[in-house]
Amino acid sequence: MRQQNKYLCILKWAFLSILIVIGLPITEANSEPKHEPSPHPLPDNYAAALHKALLFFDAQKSGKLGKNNRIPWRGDSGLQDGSGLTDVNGGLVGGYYDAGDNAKFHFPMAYSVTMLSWSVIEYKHKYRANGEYNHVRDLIKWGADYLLLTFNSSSPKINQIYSQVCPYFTIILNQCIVNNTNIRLVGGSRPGSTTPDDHFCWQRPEDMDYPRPVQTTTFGPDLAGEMAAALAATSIVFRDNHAYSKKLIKGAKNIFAFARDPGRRARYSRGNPFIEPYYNSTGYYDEYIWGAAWLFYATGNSSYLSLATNPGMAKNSRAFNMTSDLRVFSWDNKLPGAMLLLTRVGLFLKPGYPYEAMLNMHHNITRLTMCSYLRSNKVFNWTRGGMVELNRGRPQNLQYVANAAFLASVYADYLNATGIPGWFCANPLKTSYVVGYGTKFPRHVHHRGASIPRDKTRYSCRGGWRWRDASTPNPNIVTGAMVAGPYPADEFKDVRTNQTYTEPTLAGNAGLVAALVSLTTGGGVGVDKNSIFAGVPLLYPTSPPPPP
Ligand SMILES: *[C@@H]1O[C@H](CO)[C@@H](O)[C@H](O)[C@H]1NC(C)=O
Ligand SMILES: *[C@@H]1O[C@H](CO)[C@@H](O)[C@H](O)[C@H]1NC(C)=O
Ligand SMILES: *[C@@H]1O[C@H](CO)[C@@H](O)[C@H](O)[C@H]1NC(C)=O
Ligand SMILES: *[C@@H]1O[C@H](CO)[C@@H](O)[C@H](O)[C@H]1NC(C)=O
Ligand SMILES: *[C@@H]1O[C@H](CO)[C@@H](O)[C@H](O)[C@H]1NC(C)=O
Ligand SMILES: *[C@@H]1O[C@H](CO)[C@@H](O)[C@H](O)[C@H]1NC(C)=O
Ligand SMILES: *[C@@H]1O[C@H](CO)[C@@H](O)[C@H](O)[C@H]1NC(C)=O
Ligand SMILES: *[C@@H]1O[C@H](CO)[C@@H](O)[C@H](O)[C@H]1NC(C)=O
Ligand SMILES: CC(=O)N[C@H]1CO[C@H](CO)[C@@H](O)[C@@H]1O
Repeated sequence: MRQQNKYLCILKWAFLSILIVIGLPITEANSEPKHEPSPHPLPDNYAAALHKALLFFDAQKSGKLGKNNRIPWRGDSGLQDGSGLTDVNGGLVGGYYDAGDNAKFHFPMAYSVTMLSWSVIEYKHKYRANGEYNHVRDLIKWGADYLLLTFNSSSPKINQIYSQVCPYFTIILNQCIVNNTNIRLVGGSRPGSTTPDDHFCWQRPEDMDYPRPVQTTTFGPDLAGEMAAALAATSIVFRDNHAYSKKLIKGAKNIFAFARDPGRRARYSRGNPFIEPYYNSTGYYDEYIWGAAWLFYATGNSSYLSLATNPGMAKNSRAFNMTSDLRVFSWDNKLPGAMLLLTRVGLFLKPGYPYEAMLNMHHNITRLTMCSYLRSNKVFNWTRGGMVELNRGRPQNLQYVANAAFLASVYADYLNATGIPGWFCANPLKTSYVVGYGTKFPRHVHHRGASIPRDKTRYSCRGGWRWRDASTPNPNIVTGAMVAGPYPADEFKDVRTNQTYTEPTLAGNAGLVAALVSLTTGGGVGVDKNSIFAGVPLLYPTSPPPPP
């Protein structure tokens, strides 16, 4: 009984956080055009918000959009990305812009693809019932196809990865020649630079005319491990497309071998002034466990499970000796998500020796992680308005809240607690933080594409500043974008010039989508128990892999 209460609390908590994110009360008609037939009318507000949160990914698309473009103010862009690279056929065209900027950061992009895939694997029935199944699969494929461009996915011996396109500060150094297509950077930084670049300029992606340098890395188990997770998870989503799924698995295995190469064990962002300030990775053992867990689900090869449950992995990732920071699931820290995935293996497959003891440990720690999200346990601070501060009291907190809501919701589904709806709790500003959702939402989102009108004028690098600095609302509604969110005192200002309130991110929306689909009741309650195991027929004990 005590146990059950705990699960109910967790479920309530998940409801609570998500209500804060999307705001209540919400009375809104769904006015977006439907792109696939919805078998049932949208059954709840989570579904209405889900529909919008997915559209944010459409707004972030880079490359040639084709006929499928759902965003009237977006067009083709970034068609020259990677065009100077001789080893990538057709360049690095495609993928997603990261946030309010026009950069493509492959680390959080891969994480976003993994999250969207995870949510589809668990909740396919809900996506179907909400008429979003084909849409979310298209979005996942858009990301996965791009990730496949960033390394030689057919080679078992990968020696480099393109790790991002267009960091903020361009530089001119020694042998590095800047022209208007692409450059390879050799290092250095010039914060505060006035060189036209993605940071200095405020332009629609369609009008960018500054250099978009490509970063390359020859190390980085974190980046490679996340890419392996993304491709492996996507292969499960596309199991019905045998050729594509096989291609994804091959890529995932090959990039994971790169991640495991003892000669390449350094954080991908290490010492890189174009990455560290933005998407610094603080470690890679979490990605080892996460990548191995996804590869296990994708391939059914138990050597990946042996690796994921290897005691050395647990030790190096500090899985069983966590700080509160390590309990916060994010684009940087996969540990809580990875441990929940392993918990799923233990709960549903009960594989016995030699996995059982470690899987139980993962479950025990996962339980503690879930408890840490409860207000009464006082592990994290909470705002007076009722939001858990998972970002150590720093701003831009919402994405961590959405992620935790997803984990709690999936865990509750795993345990199949009896579903009692959570407390109602209004957020103090009574605003929705998801653009276009509800009647009150941010109108000055920090986003280049949304803030500049599509008026047949090409605003130059500095020409865009007048739109950045204008006090008028954005001409384009970047529907579904979840902004960075309120400060710990629940203070929020709808101003474009302060991205710590109003900038949305790809990774943030990925967690939001996942949380929303888990909470909607359209298509029935609970996870899809079996799909994830379709590639995992039996578990044979193997000899343990070499120590990590
Ligand atoms: C820009 O640089 C790339 C790579 O060095 C080169 O292939 C290309 O020809 C250059 N373009 C111009 C316009 O100079
Ligand atoms: C990719 O790897 C394959 C197999 O090792 C190799 O044949 C091919 O030349 C590589 N492609 C590039 C562009 O390096
Ligand atoms: C990036 O993470 C590493 C490892 O945690 C840390 O030592 C470094 O200071 C971080 N860099 C920045 C710019 O935060
Ligand atoms: C499982 O994966 C390991 C490590 O990649 C590999 O050595 C082994 O051949 C694979 N086993 C099967 C049955 O594919
Ligand atoms: C747990 O972590 C703390 C600090 O992170 C460290 O001082 C302690 O020795 C660790 N304990 C174990 C058993 O590893
Ligand atoms: C997990 O927790 C349960 C209940 O507290 C306990 O009985 C069990 O020994 C723990 N298992 C491991 C492997 O720590
Ligand atoms: C909670 O807030 C206090 C006071 O601001 C701060 O010292 C502490 O580090 C915070 N704890 C967490 C887990 O963020
Ligand atoms: C954004 O708002 C916060 C909180 O009011 C403030 O501390 C910060 O300086 C602002 N940043 C900018 C760029 O205006
Ligand atoms: C909330 C929830 O998911 N409840 C389910 C628990 O499992 C039973 C039996 O499978 C279902 O009938 C409930 O709907």
